[in-house]
Amino acid sequence: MKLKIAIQKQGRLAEGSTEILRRAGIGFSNGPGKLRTEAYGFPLEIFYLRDDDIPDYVADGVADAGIVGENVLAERPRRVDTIENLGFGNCHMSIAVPKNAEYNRLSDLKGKRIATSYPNVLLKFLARHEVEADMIELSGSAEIAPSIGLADAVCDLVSTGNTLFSNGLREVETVMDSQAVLIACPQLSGVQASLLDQLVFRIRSVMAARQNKYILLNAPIGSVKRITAILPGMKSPTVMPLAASGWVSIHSVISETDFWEIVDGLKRAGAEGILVLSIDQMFA
Ligand code: PRT
Ligand code: ZN
Repeated sequence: MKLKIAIQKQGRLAEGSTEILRRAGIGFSNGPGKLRTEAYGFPLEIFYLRDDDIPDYVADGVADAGIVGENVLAERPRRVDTIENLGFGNCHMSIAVPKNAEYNRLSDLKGKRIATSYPNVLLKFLARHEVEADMIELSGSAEIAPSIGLADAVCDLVSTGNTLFSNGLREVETVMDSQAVLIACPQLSGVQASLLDQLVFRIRSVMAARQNKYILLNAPIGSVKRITAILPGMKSPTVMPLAASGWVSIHSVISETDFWEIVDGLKRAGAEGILVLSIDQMFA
């Protein structure tokens, strides 16, 4: 019995999806043109699909699980369970207007034409804010609509902002944030559900590892108190004697987000020879 997972074949989520599976210890080949593959290192079968189709496959139980952008689910909700945020494919959906257009508040969009490939998300957003606007539904490249006179504004996904900028547009409202999520069919058999639990356990350990760093440093014994107060550690930092008397080596795990702040604090507290290493897996 294998767990079947659907991931994007090509596009912005393809690499992140294969990478998270590989880091979870799952091996597979994904040559071009491959539509499905059997993995090794875990009883998993992988389907390569278009992102828009993944929620349907999972809702219908053709795939047990899938990796897809939250924006796809928001646009067309399906009966699937969202199991885990995966921390890649991050973007946000924004409304943007020509850079010189006057815009102060959402009500300025009243009666305006907004081009988008996300009509349902946009409609809900406008309804929630009681703004009536005309929606122009496009299947892609909404960004050019204002410059060709088709629309007054756009609502699209943004990651770096380069596309909006190069089309002379500026963001004025954030409609939603999005990232890749792991979804699952709500009616899994006992075996499938237990395989999914094992996969989720592995994925969580990969994600915890990504968010943390392993830090090692040397310090004079007199600085240990100050240094351990800065270092949280999973329980508490490890302190080991060095061959040189009066010195210790201190090891700990720190979060990637406050990494620079911690390193600065450690230096001020007398730490030397600081090493920071990536962690492959982390089991809390
Ligand atoms: O072929 P398939 O249907 O599978 O792929 P697709 O072309 O529909 O999707 P793809 O690969 O473009 O995006 C897949 C998913 O990646 C989306 O559903 C989002 O969840 C996520 N994602 C993250 C993005 C972006 N960032 C993103 N920037 N999807 C699209 N974009 C587009 C955006 O629409 C705009 O055209 O990139 C442009 C803006 O990018 P910046 O960097 O210039 O701001
Ligand atoms: Zn698509």
